[in-house]
Amino acid sequence: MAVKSTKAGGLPSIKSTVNELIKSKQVRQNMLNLYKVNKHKGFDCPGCAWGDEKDGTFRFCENGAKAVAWESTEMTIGAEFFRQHSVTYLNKQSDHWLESRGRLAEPLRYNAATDHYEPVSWDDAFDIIAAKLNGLSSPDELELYTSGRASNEASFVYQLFGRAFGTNNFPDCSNMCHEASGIALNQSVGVGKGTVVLKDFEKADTLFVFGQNPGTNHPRMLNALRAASKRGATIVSVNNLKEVGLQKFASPQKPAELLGLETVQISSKYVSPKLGGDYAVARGMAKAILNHHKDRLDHEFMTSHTSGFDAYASAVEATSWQSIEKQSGLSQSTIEELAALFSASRKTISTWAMGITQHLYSVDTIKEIVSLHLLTGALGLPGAGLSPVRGHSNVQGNRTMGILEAPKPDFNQRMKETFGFNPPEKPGHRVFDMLSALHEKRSKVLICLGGNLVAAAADTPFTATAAGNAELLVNIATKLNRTHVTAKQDALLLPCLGRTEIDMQATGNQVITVEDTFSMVHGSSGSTPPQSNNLKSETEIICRIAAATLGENTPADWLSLKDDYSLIRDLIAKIIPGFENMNDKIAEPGGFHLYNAAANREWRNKEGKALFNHNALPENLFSEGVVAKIAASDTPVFTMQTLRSHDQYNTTIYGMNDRYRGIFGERNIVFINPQDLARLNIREGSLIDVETVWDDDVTRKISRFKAVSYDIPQGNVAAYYPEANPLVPFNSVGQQSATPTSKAVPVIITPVNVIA
Ligand SMILES: Nc1nc2c(c(=O)[nH]1)N[C@H]1C(S)=C(S)[C@@H](COP(=O)(O)OP(=O)(O)OC[C@H]3O[C@@H](n4cnc5c(=O)[nH]c(N)nc54)[C@H](O)[C@@H]3O)O[C@H]1N2
Ligand SMILES: Nc1nc2c(c(=O)[nH]1)N[C@H]1C(S)=C(S)[C@@H](COP(=O)(O)OP(=O)(O)OC[C@H]3O[C@@H](n4cnc5c(=O)[nH]c(N)nc54)[C@H](O)[C@@H]3O)O[C@H]1N2
Ligand SMILES: [Mo]
Repeated sequence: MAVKSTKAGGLPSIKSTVNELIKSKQVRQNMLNLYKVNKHKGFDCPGCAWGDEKDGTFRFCENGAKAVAWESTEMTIGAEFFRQHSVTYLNKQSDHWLESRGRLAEPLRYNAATDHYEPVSWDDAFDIIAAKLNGLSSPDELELYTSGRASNEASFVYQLFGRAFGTNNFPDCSNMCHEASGIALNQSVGVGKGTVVLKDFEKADTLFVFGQNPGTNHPRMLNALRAASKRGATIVSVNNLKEVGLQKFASPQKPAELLGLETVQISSKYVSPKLGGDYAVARGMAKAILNHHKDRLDHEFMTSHTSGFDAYASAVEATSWQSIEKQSGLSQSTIEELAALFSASRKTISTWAMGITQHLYSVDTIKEIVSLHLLTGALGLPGAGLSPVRGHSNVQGNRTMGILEAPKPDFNQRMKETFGFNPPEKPGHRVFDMLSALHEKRSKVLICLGGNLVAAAADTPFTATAAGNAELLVNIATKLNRTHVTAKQDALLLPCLGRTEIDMQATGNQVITVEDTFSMVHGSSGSTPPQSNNLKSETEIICRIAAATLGENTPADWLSLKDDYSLIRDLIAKIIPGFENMNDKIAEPGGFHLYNAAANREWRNKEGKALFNHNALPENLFSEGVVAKIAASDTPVFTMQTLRSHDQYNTTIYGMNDRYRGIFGERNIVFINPQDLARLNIREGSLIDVETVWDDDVTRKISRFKAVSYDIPQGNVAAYYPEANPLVPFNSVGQQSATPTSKAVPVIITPVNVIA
């Protein structure tokens, strides 16, 4: 069995931080950088979207330090590197190898005849894009992808450019991430964002952490959980795996804990449902509350603020304990215990992340979690509410700025009044629709504002074909990745500044802004000199693309906007509610908080009420066709989740270790329950092939992965993202959300015949 760590944080996290600084070859500068992370007048950590007070203390974590050091490296690649290596060669290298070459240092254009990226001037690059876009037969042949690191300013000019050009095709990484949270929360409470702020974690009596691994992915959240635990709050973890960071934590900021003399127990209750079993868990909790804790129902809240209780109560009543136990893998008594803890206080917060959002029934699952809060009135009170913990550091801000495929009519109206053009009203593409359109060659040009679409999206070969079909593929990026080397036709690779770097424009050093998971908007400005003098900011690149493409027919003076981002903020103030006087408000330490209606018990959905989820619990967690295939399989079918190691940031692989889970030096592994290994007659450590069971004729397979015995529910297995992405069928997506079901893929496992 893989030998897991006993606690998260502590000395090893400091050691790992120091190692990353040394590897970056910029130790001194990066020490200074770390001091400035998440401070007023410093820069926002390019890691996760967790929010912090902007006071004087150190505000970074081991994985934030990795993100900073990874971006702020002295190593660069440019013309000479690409002269040496063809794109075919580069595409054979690992994700880790590609990114660890260093920062992209100059603009490049792919030459399909030589199969090499070659230098191109910035002016030529903008002209090439403009000529191609102006030659399209419809604006909807353009796809504008965004990854969640882009600033509010860059996102705003990006959406303005796209809409002035005439399309709503704004697929973005949140389509693969928290999409289901946005949909479920909008429908049920009228706001697509979390309702709590950091202070609420200081007031809550009970915290439920569903399907999330904060020890690795939101390490600063452990400080909040640690403090909550120390003051006696109850923390309940609901996670398919026993994640170390949710069990014990030693804060590197507390000497006794750093030295290993003390650790803080995080969760007082830890349960491991089957993959996708959380819907059943929440339904069972509701059943238990309605049966045993009627006294804890908040009738006043339900009467004045909610709708649909009767239908919900009937649906809960109609769901049998038998089906709840079968689907969740937890016993009735365990779920009853959870219900007792949940309803013990109204000051309860539920947090969640990808373990909840990347399933077929994610939207309904989140509505079911919301319903628990509606029963007890644990919403819109200090210390109570809903907290989807966002991923990328500004993914929430991107959406706020209008990176949306279907903006609301009032947004369009303001765009029209301010800019004098008619924004497109036809809904555009999400990632799923974009990839279909590119695959079928309906879309012709793909511009990626950051990210690594080819490695991040599902069904890697399908996605790679789609990206390769782009007649022009433009990537605005800091480091080389899979998407860049998937180019088959014309392609541009435009290197941009990172968060840590000084963004000097004609009017001086520019500040950008971001929004964290608690809807706090604040400024960020880098302090490191750019790694090459041929980089441009994302904002400038977009403004220059817009200026070149739109010519005379333009809603904005793009070149002035790029010279002075405060002018962009003046425009944001006119279009986006809550951003009035934005330039003044970001001058305040900590920035400003965006009003959240649901947190104030105002329900801005159609019904004007918070809605209970009255849907029946689904019988199966896969579609009928797939269930039939599973039933017909003559070998056992497992449900696989794909997840992050401790040494990666999405598709950016820092290293091959996953310290907390006891994995060192490898990533091509599959975590399997020891009894399942025995059942399959597979020895721990031996090589296996994993193949998807799906209702089409496509073979989806990963080969020669190592079987690792692990504490995981029987019937479930886990493998790392992005290595396992080829197994996620393209059309295996969440209902309504169209998010790849990256946490539930039916697979069969076969030993590799070594002698063959
Ligand atoms: N260092 C670092 N930080 C990051 C990232 C990173 O890659 N590295 N990525 C960022 C991004 S974009 C995001 S979205 C977040 C992701 O943050 P997480 O959601 O924490 O990321 P995952 O690794 O996908 O972890 C999923 C967790 O859910 C559990 N899980 C999986 N399926 C189920 C299920 O069906 N039920 C339950 N109850 N649990 C389940 C898994 O065991 C695992 O603990 O982190 C952000 N922060
Ligand atoms: N199987 C599976 N697939 C998943 C997931 C999963 O859990 N399982 N998670 C999904 C989730 S939650 C997400 S959010 C997506 C992530 O999808 P993306 O956001 O598309 O991917 P990243 O890996 O975060 O992007 C990394 C690249 O961003 C570029 N980059 C880094 N910093 C900057 C910057 O400051 N500016 C610019 N312009 N570029 C920069 C670098 O070139 C780097 O290679 O993946 C999804 N895919
Ligand atoms: Mo994400």
